Amino acid sequence: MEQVVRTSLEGDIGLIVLDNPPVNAAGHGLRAGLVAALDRLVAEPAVKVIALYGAGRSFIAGADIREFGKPPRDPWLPEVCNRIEDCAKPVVAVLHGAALGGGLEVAIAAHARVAIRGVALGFPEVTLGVLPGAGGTQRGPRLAGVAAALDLITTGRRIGAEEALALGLVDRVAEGDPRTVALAAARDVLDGRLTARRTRDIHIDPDREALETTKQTLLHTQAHLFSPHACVEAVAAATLPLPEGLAKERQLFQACIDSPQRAGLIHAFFAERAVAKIPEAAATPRPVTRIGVVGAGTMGAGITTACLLASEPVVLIDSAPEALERGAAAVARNLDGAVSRGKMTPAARGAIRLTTATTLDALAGCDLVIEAVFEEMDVKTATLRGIETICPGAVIATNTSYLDLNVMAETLADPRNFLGLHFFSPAHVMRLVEVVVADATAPEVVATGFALAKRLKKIAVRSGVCDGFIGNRIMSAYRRAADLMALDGTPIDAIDAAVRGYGFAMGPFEMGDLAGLDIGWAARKRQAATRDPATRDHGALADRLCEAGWLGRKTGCGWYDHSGDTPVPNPALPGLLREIQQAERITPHILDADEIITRYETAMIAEAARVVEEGIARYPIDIDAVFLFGYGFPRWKGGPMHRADEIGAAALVARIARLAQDDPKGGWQVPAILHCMAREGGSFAGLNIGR
Ligand code: 3H9
Repeated sequence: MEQVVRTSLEGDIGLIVLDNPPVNAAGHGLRAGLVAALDRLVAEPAVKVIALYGAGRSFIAGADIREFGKPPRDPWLPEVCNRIEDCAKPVVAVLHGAALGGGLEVAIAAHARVAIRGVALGFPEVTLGVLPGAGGTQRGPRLAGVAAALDLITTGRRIGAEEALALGLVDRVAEGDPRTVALAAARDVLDGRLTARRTRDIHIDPDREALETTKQTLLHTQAHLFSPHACVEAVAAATLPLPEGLAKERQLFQACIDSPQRAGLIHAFFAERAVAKIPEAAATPRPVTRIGVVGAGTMGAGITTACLLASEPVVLIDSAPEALERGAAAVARNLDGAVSRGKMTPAARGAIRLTTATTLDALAGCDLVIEAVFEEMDVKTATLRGIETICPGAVIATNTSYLDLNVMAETLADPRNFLGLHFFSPAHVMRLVEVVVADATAPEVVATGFALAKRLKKIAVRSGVCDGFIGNRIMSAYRRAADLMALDGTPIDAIDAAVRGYGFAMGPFEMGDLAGLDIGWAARKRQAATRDPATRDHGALADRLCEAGWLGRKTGCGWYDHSGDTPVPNPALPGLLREIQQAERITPHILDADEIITRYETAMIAEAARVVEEGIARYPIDIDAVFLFGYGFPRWKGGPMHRADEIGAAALVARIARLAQDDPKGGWQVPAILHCMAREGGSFAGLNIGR
């Protein structure tokens, strides 16, 4: 405890330094240490003022969210904040790095605050499915007003020192190291140059209009979430005397803690960080100063844009001059869009370093080259060999979505330099990159892939080699379940609506039309020879659409007819369906939304379990990250493996057994790992331990 919170005396100033690496989370040790430190300095007669600051990179990044859902340990953060506010001697807080959530709550319970330029302040609790539960919903509005506090608390938006000063959340902005600033601020409190006051004594103006507007907006935009609405209710209680408001805040905070959305959102927070812990983490990434991209189609242009947005120099190659021109124009449009959305400064736009060429020679000097040419093994291998000849020793990546990297690697002189970097379309927007590791890939090449993804501000997830890697392989399984439900008579718009109701932005048929039905058609043709004859041909209906030239939005029609203002199901579907159902002796039946989701989710989880079982994903949490950051899985549900644990292995085994009985040729099989968990106990979360 002594190490986490230390005190020292500088004349009549008592200093408290918080030192709980890496981010000064307010875990039990910090809370208890802070109370003990206050007691010590209050009892020390020489001390006239107390200054509180953080060591390392932050003031306090918030409550320790690893403690949520576990039995609480005294003192709770709300009590710590009350102790600070009640303190008989003035307390000034000096904020640097991050003063977030519980960190900002500690600060606003102090009697004065100084923000060091560069600090990030905010109440991000709502993004974790909770609300500021240590007085933030009560003291925040007293300092910043109801409207500003509502904005910060319901959006989780992070602000800088100057905005915090303008809002009244801090009293002064300063520069310097936290200890020096703390000493100066404490001296100013003693000399009356910085006013110390208790936040609870500040008069608060009720703002019913702001409350009502926010409430209505959230009902429209975030009806499916729990905590944003609880945030509004808690802020509404800020006009009550502080103890009553705090009691209301605590009750609402506890309801958030108990909600499954809190568990899902916090799992998502950790998933984002867990995926970086790879076995190759100790290897030194190779330096990358010049990136080559081969193929200027949608993916190549998107990858090029992603690199340029991160100020990386790029050489973009396409052997067809028209394709190169179209690709370069798409890159320019993407960058202009980024400038107009404030994602890139006009100066950075002007400074991009892009070279275009029609021959691979221009790649000379590149230390990393990504191929994004046509998804065809021969085309890819010829390109990879060409790249290796021009750039011997460079890291060479394929952006294939499905093809076997080990087969590709055989064609290279040095397969240790080769890996997969599977970007998702649009590549300059989607955060996920699957880093696909082939048998011969060298550890430092894997580390280089991760380092590049980080520079591009993407989330990299390590995957082994299989058809579709982690994401597309699992997607094929639930896509298949959706196709079978449609073949059996459930309307496609009912399936899409149920999947949207689950929390995806789009249903599988809407997504198919957006991506183009020819992609799945090509995959089905490729897999036709190896298709298990004991399972049903789920693609029969989609094949008929493709044969008729209905390839989705790009042809104006696919699963849906897109010719009007709103898409309607393709009017030819019932006729085509009748023909297939008669030929295959299917008795049509319509599933309700619950059963649609049961099948969709179970197909996803079962395939994901197999992906873990085969070691394609090293940990279940990797799969959750893939789906959260690449496939639009609803963040508050945590990911397919997190959902699997919520449902429970025994229940999943029972579900799959029932579905296999209902549809013996539907491909429903219980993965061995689920059988084992159901029999012996255990969970996917348990497999993440040690990550
Ligand atoms: C809250 O405060 C509730 C209260 O209102 C009420 C209480 C009653 N807890 O992100 P990084 C870990 S809710 C535990 O890579 P960066 C993180 O997992 C909280 N651990 O660093 C990682 O661990 P590992 C409100 C935490 O420099 C390591 O620290 N606060 C916490 O890129 C480094 O993190 C928030 O929501 C935590 N609170 O970014 C802030 N925070 O090395 C959440 C981080 O094992 N935190 N860790 O993978 C952040 O936004 C970023 O971590 C921060 C630093 C900006 C601070």
